[in-house]
Amino acid sequence: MKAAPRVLLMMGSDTDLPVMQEASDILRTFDVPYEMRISSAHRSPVRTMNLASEAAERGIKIIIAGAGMAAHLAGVVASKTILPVIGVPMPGGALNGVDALYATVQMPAGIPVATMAIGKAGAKNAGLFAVQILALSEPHLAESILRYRADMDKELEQKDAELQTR
Ligand code: RP5
Repeated sequence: MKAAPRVLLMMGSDTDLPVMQEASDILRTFDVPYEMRISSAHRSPVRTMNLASEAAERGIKIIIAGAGMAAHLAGVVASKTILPVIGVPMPGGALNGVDALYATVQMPAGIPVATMAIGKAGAKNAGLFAVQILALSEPHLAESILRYRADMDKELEQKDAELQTR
């Protein structure tokens, strides 16, 4: 049987998928069950609000929302749930993600969205941030995060050692 999703990954368009897959790759690496949905704050507002307001009762603990351009997705989702919402501004459009960054990060006081960097780095960090939140109450995830960081450290050390031989 498929495990119930703990993280809901939402994106405004299927064109966001290549970026948002960075987040799902991280969740798979840490064995955190997730659900991925395409739903737009502008094009499918009712479905978006329903997904957000029903998430907690389905056992979801964190929502990651990626959107580009006017990028209201994370804010709208955050307005319909008290689960932590992590926003990822998508690159592209005439302003290449700066528009989405401002729209996502500039939430009015009262409804927070934890905003990551534009694009793939932001999506990857959104996945890691979600795992870190879950790790607060799941020690095995805390151990996995520490191992992940130790591996990153080792990898850089190896790259540095290689550089010294050139
Ligand atoms: C946003 O508009 C989506 O999140 C996407 O990043 C952007 C453009 O969407 P498409 O026109 O590519 O579907 O809602």
